[in-house]
Amino acid sequence: MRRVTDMEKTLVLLKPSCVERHLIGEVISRIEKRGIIISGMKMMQLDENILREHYSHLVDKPFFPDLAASMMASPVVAMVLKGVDVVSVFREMVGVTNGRKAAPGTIRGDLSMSGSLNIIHASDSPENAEIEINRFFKPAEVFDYTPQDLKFIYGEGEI
Ligand code: IDP
Ligand code: MG
Repeated sequence: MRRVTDMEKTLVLLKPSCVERHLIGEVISRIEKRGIIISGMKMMQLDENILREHYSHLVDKPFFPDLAASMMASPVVAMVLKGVDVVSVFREMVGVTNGRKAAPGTIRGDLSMSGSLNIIHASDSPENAEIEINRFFKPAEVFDYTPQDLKFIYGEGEI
């Protein structure tokens, strides 16, 4: 059996559109109910430097200044999530980028009407997750505990 320590991780940001609309608990509740492990969590005020890195694929887009401003409008909640195939499982839970097009049942599809103020960021690949976790978390801020209910979340041989 692989160890919980080896489980895939993903980096999540609850954006100011989530924090300001008092949806932090709603999103965390969905994460917990799915059986995804929260390995790290903290509130942070982002700045232009970290956003230029984090959204390096978008810095040249005309909407980048508005995007950066929207990400600095309040603190965000940063999380490291852990689970089997958690990157793809969680991206499915998040839904497509534009909240108006996201499927009902997804976080964006249930909680957002915007293509920019869309509640949440989640890493899009295990490789990017590792880079993003190192960008937002120190090693000591990520915890490798094993939740006691794990044997009721995964069947034999799944971990
Ligand atoms: P993702 O968050 O679904 O992975 P990305 O393409 O990586 O989508 O874009 C990052 C973020 O940039 C989006 O979540 C959204 O907040 C913002 N964004 C993306 N495309 C647009 C756009 O066309 N107009 C305004 N904001 C956008
Ligand atoms: Mg993205």
